[in-house]
Order: sequence, then C-alpha cells, then structure tokens
Amino acid sequence: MPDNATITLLHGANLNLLGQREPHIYGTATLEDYVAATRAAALPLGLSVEAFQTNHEGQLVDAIHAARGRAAGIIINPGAFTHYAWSLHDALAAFSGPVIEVHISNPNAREAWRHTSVVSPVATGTIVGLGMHGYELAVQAIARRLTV
Ligand code: CA2
Repeated sequence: MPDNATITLLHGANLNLLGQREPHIYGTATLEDYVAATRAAALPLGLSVEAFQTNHEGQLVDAIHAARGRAAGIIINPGAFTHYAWSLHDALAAFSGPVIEVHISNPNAREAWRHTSVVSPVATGTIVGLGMHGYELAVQAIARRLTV
C-alpha cells in the first residue's frame, strides 16, 4: 500500500556537482537547494520528500524498486542516464504512481545526444528548462494526481 504522503525524489549522475561548475547552464544552486525547494513545495500540500542521489545506474534502479508500494509518486532527474539507461525505463514502468521527469536545463535546446530521453515514454509528464521551478511544478503535478 503506497504511503500517500511521500514523494521519492531521485537524482542521477553528476548532479551532486550542482552549484560547483557550469553555472551558465545549471545556475548556482546546489543539490541541497533543489531538495530543500522540493520539500518546501511539498509541505503545504501535506507531502514529504525522500531524496536520493547517486552516480551509479544500478543504485538508481534499486531506489526506484524501493519506492514501489511505498511512495505515492516519483520525481526523477536522471542526469545523463536520461539519454541511454533503459534499465531506468524498465524500473519506472514497474512503478504504479505518477512519475515526473525533471531537467534543470532544456536538453532539447542542447547537443543532439541530449534530445532523446529513454525515461520520457514511461513518465507521466516531463518538465524541462525551468530550473528549480520545475521541481515545484512536479510536486504540484503529483499532488493533483493523488487528489483526483
Ligand atoms: O538539465 C538537466 O537537469 C540534466 O539532466 C543535467 C545532466 C545532463 O546530462 C542532462 O542532459 C540534462 C547533467 C548534470 C551534470 O550536472 C553538473 C552540474 C555541475 C557541474 C557539472 C555537472
């Protein structure tokens, strides 16, 4: 039975470096800032956030499995795994709640190899290019889907 009060927030490869390099693309906010903003958006909606970041594809698969039957929804920014990690596609397909894929930048406006997402086909929705606002919108999208 899923815990309707919990969102699992997952970050993949290199996102632990946020705020340390490439501020012209990703801004100056750290991963901790993104997690805090997601929690702040969730709190007034009666939702809590469990956050996890890893640079290892298999650990992200395990975290998605761990959310099954426990979390109400998943917000995921897989980093570069987005573009090739079919194991994430298959793991997310086995999660029954809403899945919102978020990207800080707009991958479609960048190099061609970023234009493919293997996660999007199994996401409830995808938000790109809005930075931290995208995470706030993702929380709202999950909350809306839990109440209708
Ligand atoms: O825009 C996004 O959120 C991305 O998921 C970020 C990934 C990139 O591979 C995707 O195409 C789009 C990269 C995250 C790397 O983040 C860094 C942050 C600071 C310094 C170095 C890497």
